[in-house]
Amino acid sequence: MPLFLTQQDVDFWKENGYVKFRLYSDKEMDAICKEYDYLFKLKENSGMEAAWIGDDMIKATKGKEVSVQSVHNLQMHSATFTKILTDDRLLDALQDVMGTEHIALHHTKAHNKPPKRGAPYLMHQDYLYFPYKNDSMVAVFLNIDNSDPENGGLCVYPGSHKLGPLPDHGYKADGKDADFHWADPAKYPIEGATPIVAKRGEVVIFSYLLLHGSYVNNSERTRRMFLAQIMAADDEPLKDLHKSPAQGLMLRGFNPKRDATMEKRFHH
Ligand SMILES: O=C(O)CCC(=O)C(=O)O
Repeated sequence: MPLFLTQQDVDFWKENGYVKFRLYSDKEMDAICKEYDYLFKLKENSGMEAAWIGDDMIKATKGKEVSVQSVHNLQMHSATFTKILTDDRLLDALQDVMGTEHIALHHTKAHNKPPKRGAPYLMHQDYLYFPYKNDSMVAVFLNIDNSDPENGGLCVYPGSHKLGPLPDHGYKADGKDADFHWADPAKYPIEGATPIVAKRGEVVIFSYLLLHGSYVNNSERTRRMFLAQIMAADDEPLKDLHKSPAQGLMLRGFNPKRDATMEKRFHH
């Protein structure tokens, strides 16, 4: 028996590589929103720009100037976000889809898409940013606002997690190593994806192999989100990429592989 989701949710997850459910009430969201806005206002600076660049992005935005502000590692800024990560309802839902009770943090971030000019994200798999041996990684995407295709909401290719890792068509500033990763937009255009219409307080959990992206925000509304990447505690990175504070923090269960020597006590 699942702990938090329904059996139907778990079956949907297996087939489609994602699942959407309500986690927070309006009252809980009011408190989260307040802290989120405070953080973005307090830290406001030009280094928070996180829109992707390159020819495929110019095509997707039809040359329009777009923007999205990002803060990473929110648990290092405010306990509100640490509390989300340790929320037992969320961990029950994660256990339902991940099939393990040994659950660890990879990293967190937030994307704040402004009205009228919010940047899209081309269809991509998160796998290329941080590949792991057992592909246990999932994203927890918390909708801070009601979101839909008009205000830059999320979209997915259902079932694409079964394709395995796809070739990288990302942007390469030096012509060699991709700075941003995405799938071939000719094969997987945003227009061909399934929109996810979500209410504030709803969460979408999706596999890091699921092709996902999000639309331009052409509306009068902001589109804010908080995202946590979560992995099975015993999974192992295939590349030395994307190290971040509190990575490996145990959210539930036990990590049998964690080193316990004095020599490596400062490693993370
Ligand atoms: O902010 C968004 O809409 C999408 C972000 C995303 O897909 C990602 O960071 O992997």
